[in-house]
Amino acid sequence: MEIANDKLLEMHRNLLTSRRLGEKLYEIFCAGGSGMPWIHRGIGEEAIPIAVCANLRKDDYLKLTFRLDYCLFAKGLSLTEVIASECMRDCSELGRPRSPYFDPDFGLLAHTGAGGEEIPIYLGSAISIMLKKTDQVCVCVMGDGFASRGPVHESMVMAASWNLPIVFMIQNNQYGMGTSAKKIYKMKDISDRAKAYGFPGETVDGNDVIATYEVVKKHIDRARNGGGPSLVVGETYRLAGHYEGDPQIYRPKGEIDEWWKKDPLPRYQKRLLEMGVLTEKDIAELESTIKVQMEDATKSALALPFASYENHLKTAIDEL
Ligand SMILES: Cc1ncc(C[n+]2csc(CCOP(=O)(O)OP(=O)(O)O)c2C)c(N)n1
Ligand SMILES: [Mg+2]
Repeated sequence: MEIANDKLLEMHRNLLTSRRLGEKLYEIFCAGGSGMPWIHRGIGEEAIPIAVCANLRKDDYLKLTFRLDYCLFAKGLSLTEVIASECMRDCSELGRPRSPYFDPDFGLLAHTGAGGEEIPIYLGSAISIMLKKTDQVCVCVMGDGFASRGPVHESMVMAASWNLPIVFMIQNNQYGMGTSAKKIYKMKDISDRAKAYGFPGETVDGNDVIATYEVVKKHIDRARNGGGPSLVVGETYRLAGHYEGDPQIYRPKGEIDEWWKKDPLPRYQKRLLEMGVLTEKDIAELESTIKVQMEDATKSALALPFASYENHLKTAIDEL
């Protein structure tokens, strides 16, 4: 598949931004006092959300995993909105009285602590697309752990029955908290699950930006053109602990070092350099630009007041 240089460069810019943003959020968390209640780092897994967003329009529906919500800048949120959301700030001053992470105008419908419960809500958006006969799609990216929850299973059954325009994507980072995905899935290829629902399933190296882009594109285009649901499994790895302070005693020795070698960022940069799409100078310039953007966004976000439950509730009621 021929991918335009502009698209390759857009994904590189977003991949690099997501890495620096993840690092910035970690720095803000460690400094304390920001309002960020916890951090679940997504370092090393960014290629999946970035490749997915590269295939979506603003009006498409999207759920990312809680660990990589900060990649929503690639769906159109500003860096300030993302940092402010992570730090529990009120974005009214930015003209966004709702939480930017919950904004139907950007196809963002649910953000909950109860993993898997968002999927039926997003299934509803796929039903709305069917009823309105638009050419939107819905993509639900979920972790290997939450992917086994009941609401996910029920949503897959219904998506198949109604041939809904939805792509389910499992971001298999090999662990659900301290439990290895190998202990949960009694099959070699998780995408084989799709057979039971009666729709296509495909597994891709989720640390390979181009491969992920191509596979995801195929299934999104199919859904957009009335082909119905599918399941994509992106194989990746959780390079950080489940949470900050996780002793990670469940990891086999040496496993993490092997996966650092497959880090999607240097891998993609090497590929683009070889293809002649990018130069070392371009990367250095982009790093400088992102650094400035990140500092500005952090300053603006942390200057915002903390969000209050009352304000959120009032906005929600006003909109009803
Ligand atoms: C319904 C529900 N059960 C349990 C939890 C606690 N919990 C938070 S994250 C997590 C692991 C999820 O694993 P996975 O889906 O693989 O995502 P990852 O953490 O690997 O990104 C669990 C069990 C929860 N948030 N919601
Ligand atoms: Mg996982």
